[in-house]
Parts: sequence; C-alpha cells; structure tokens
Amino acid sequence: MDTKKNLLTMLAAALFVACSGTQDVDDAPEPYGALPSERQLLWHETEMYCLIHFTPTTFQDKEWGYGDADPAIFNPNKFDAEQIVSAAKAGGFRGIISVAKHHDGFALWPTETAAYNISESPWRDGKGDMVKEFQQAAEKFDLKFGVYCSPWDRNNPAYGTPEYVEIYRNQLKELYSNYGELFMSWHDGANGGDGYYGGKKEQRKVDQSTYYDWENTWAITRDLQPNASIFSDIGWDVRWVGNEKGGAPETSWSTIDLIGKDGKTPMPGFLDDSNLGSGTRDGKHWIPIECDVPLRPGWFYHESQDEQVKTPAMLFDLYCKSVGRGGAFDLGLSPNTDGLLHERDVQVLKDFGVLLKQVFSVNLAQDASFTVSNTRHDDNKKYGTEHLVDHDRYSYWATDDDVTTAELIVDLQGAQSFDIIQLRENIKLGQRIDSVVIDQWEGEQWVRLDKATSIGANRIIRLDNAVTTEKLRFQVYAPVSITLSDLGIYATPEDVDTGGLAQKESIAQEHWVASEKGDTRHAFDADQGTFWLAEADALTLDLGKVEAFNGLGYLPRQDGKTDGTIEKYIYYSSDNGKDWRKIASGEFSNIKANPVLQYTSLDKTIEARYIKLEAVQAIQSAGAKGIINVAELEVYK
Ligand code: FUL
Repeated sequence: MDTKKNLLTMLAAALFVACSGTQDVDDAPEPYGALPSERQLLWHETEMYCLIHFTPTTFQDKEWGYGDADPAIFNPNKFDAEQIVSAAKAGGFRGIISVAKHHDGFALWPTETAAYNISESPWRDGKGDMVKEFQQAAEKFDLKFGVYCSPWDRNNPAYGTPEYVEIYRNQLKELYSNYGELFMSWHDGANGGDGYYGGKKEQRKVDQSTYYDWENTWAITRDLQPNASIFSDIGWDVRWVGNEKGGAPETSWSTIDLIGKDGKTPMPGFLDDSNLGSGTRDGKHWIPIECDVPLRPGWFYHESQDEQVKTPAMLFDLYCKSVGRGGAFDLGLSPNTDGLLHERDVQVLKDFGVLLKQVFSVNLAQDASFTVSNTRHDDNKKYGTEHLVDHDRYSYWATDDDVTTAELIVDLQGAQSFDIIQLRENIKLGQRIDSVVIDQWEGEQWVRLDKATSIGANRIIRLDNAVTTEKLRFQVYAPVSITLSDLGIYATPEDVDTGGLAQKESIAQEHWVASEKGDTRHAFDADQGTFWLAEADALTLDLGKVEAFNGLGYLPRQDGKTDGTIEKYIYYSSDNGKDWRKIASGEFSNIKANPVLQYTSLDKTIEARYIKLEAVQAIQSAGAKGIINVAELEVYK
C-alpha cells in the first residue's frame, strides 16, 4: 500500500472541505419549528410512488368488495409483477405499495391469520404469494416497497371485536417480517359498515377513535420496520391531503396541528379534516402531505374506464400540485383480470416519465449569476448562492441570523423563456420561509410575476403562460434567517397534450323532466358544476320518449361537500311512470373520498321512458335528514 499517496489524498480532501466550506452545525442557523425525522427525510426524497389495487374485487368489477367473493374467481393467468413495476419505473416513480389486503379482506399473501387468502385461489395452484412477487419485482427495478393492509375487513367474522384487532396486528407483523425493508406502511380511514363478515351480512360499526388502538398498533410498525413511514389521515409520518384528486392546495404546510372530533384525539377516519390540505403554519408536528389519486377514475380496474386513463399532461399537472407543493404523488395503478396493466396505462406512464425528464433536465438557472442582499457570514463563503444550483437539496444559501427579509436577483445571462419556477428550503432546518414575491425584469423596471407561500421541501410555481425575461427578482420573507436550498427555472415543451378525457356520452337530456321539487334541471344539464339538492329519496325522470339504454351514470356534487351524496342506490325503469321494475342496485363504493362519475352497467339493454334513481343510503351531515344530491344523471346507449 502506498501510504504517502494515501496521506496526500486525505490532505487534499481535507483542504477541499475547508475551502468549499461544509455547512456544519457550528455556525449554521438554528433549526426552526417542527422538524422532519430521518425517516421522513427519506420519504420526502422518494417523492413519487404507485399504489396497486388488485384483489377479487377486480374480477367483480367493483370498487369495494363486500367480502363475499369466491376465491375461485381470482385467477389472473398472465399476472406479471415485473410488467406492472417496470411501467411504474418508466413513469419516474421510485416506489410501489402493494395493497396486500383491501376492504374485501382477501389477503394477497398466504397469511396464517385468516383463511380468506391467496392460497384458496387457483392462482399458481394456491401456492402463490403476490405480495412477494411485487416485492421481488420492486427489488429488481430498484424501487422502494411498501404495503397497505386495510384495517376494515368485510370478510372477517371477528371484525368489530377485540379479537380482530389482534388478527390485524398479526397480519401487519407477517407483512413487516417477510417482505424486506418497507418504506411505507399505508393505512386508510374507511372503517366499518356493512359486509359479509363470515356470512352474517350485517352492519358492523366500530368506534374509530378507540377500536384499532393505533398507538399500540403502530408501535409494532416502529419496532419491526423503523424506516417505514406511517401514512394515514393523521400520520404519524405522512398525512392524507384530504381528497383523492391528487393535489394539495397552493398553500400547504408540512407542519400541522391536527384537530380532534368531539374533544377526542384525532384518529384515521375520526378527525376534523378541514386543515389536512393546508396544514398549519408553525404547526406542532411535521407531518407532510401525500396526494393519492388513481390513474383511472377508480382504484380498481374497470373495462368501462379504458377511455378515461389520465393523460401525461394531467399527470404532470398533478405532479406539480403534489410533489411541487411539498408532498408526494401517490398514483393508483390497477391491473386488469389478466393480471397486467392495460397497454394504454403503460403508454401513459412511459410518456409521463419522458415528459418529466424533458422538463426538469435543463435548469435555466444553472449558469445564472446571483446577486443577494445578504449572505450569512459573508467572509467564509460557506453559505453562498452557488448552493442553489448544486443539485443538493440540503446545501443552501443562508442569511445572517438577524436578516429575515432578503433579495435574490437572478441574471439568466440573456433572455430565457420558461413557465416553471421551483424553490426548495433545506427542510432539515424546518419550514422557515413565509413567502416569496417574484418579479421579472421588463427592460426598464421590475414587474410582478407571481408570489408563493409554504416553500418547504419543494415548491413548484407554474405560470399561466410562459414568460421571456433576462432577470428575475425574489424577495424572501421569513421569521428567522433564510435557508434556501434550490432554485430551478424550467420550460414545459409546447406540444404537451393538455386535452381532456374521452367521456361517455349521455343520450340527449334537453327534453327530460323530473317529478321532484326544486332545481331538478341541474341534475341533467350536462354541467358538472351545478347540482340538485333536496329533501327527497329519489330522482324520477321522464325521458320524453322511449329510449333504449344499457348503462347509467350518477355524478355527485363536485363542490367538495358530500351532504346528500348517494352511497347505496336502486335504479328502476317504467313504461308509464307508475309501475316500476328494479333494473340495478348496489353501493357507490368510496364515493365520499373519490366523488367521480359512478357508472352502472346494466345486464341487458332496456327500453323505457321513465327512470328512477332511489337513494337507499345518502351521506347526511349532523342534523340533516333525507337530503340527496345529483350533479348529473346520465343514460347511455
Ligand atoms: C381509500 C379506500 O376506501 C379506497 O378503496 C382506496 O383503497 C383508497 C386508496 O383508500 O380509503
């Protein structure tokens, strides 16, 4: 060994560190407010992952299985975890979460805790383990792996009793022990209701504030998978954004004060969710947002939604509203009954991945020159603006402790056109910046371009239109010294398809008349923004003439509220408006969290002049009774 050479190399390395100035803790700004844990930092770095729903529910063409599906129907002959995982990878996603058990209770792994599992299916002759196959595929493509095990179990006979909580914990223990290192343990808040429950077919309500004893349940997660971020409505590590549309509000803080309900501690499915999206400036806890949304309207595959796969441009928009607002983008993928992603889904993911690379590979600020009103300890150059473009999310430009307002001028060295500005703070020191005001140089003066709050882990500002300028000015405001880590300026290609989705076309609605009171017209005016809301239990339509149809669609109100949204329904048809035949019935599963068009396919084509949608169960806020809403009722040929 050449010791001299080694010594020299070490000396050179030490010298380099001294000159470039590591941002060590000695003279670094004091951290501010709630801080992310190491586990959360890893999660922040992941940014994008996919959630894969695939159970017998897929074969039943439903969104929530009732728990009564015969395992014999689960036989996806062509199942290929690598096809699914590689498609996610092509989309730029860095992890996958396997829905190891959904509300239908069917475990995708051969669990010892419940008979209702994959070993009862004909798939791989009852010897398969789908969670394992997903894990191995994730490993092969270098993606992180996580699990979602639904607490609500519509199959388990013990659901609702303390015995089931033990069963659930044992399921988690199996998942935590046999599938490698997990990056997430995902828990939804849809708990309790009716189900099969071992053949009892009854309602089982649980007290969501106490039943799962999450404190002790998640202690198991911490013990067995210390690096797994726990996701639920309330964290512990990552919180739900409060909708299933895939986006956060523009101002969304990673810190939050969770609000309980009825004076009780907040729990998944049991909290005041009004601030989940926005978070709380200076909130007590660091619990950033995850924005979940399926690639298609539903979380499970439905052939009827093949035309409604989101476009790459739509995914890009959601990326900007999730990752670009300090959170993560969790995209739902749904294999079909063959056990594969539909080719359209694969193509869209690939195109989205290409688009992401196209946009973010050239930072127009990379060679800019920066002028700032203050740099921390100016003499030692440790906290200079070069850190803004050094591709390190934790190195940063900082101001002196008493400088809480600063100006940064970015000279782009010639005119540049762009429509995206990205900012990042070094979140190891907390979410410090209150707001940033951005101006562009217009020949002789500064002109306001935009402004933003809640910078944090990442803030993508998308301009309505591309601008061309030589210089930008950022005025940054914080209650403490500023620690800005990244600045990116990007242009989206002009040919990005921003088109909408193919929609099913309803038969013409102009001559329809409803017999209920109120503004019923809003229920069939082809305007998704308006809706009919009334004290009623049905909407009864006269189509004006006999029509032939084989599908019906119900869209609930789209204003973010759910009062009156129908959860269980019966559709009837009639020739004379008096004698009614039942033509379909069921539940609009998950409609509260994901209020998209609910398509009901009829077994055969029906010819009738009258249609009735009866609400068997509708969401009512406290005190309200018997209210229903319909934004659109559609009838398809
Ligand atoms: C929700 C569930 O009710 C949906 O079915 C879906 O799994 C979604 C991701 O979480 O809470």
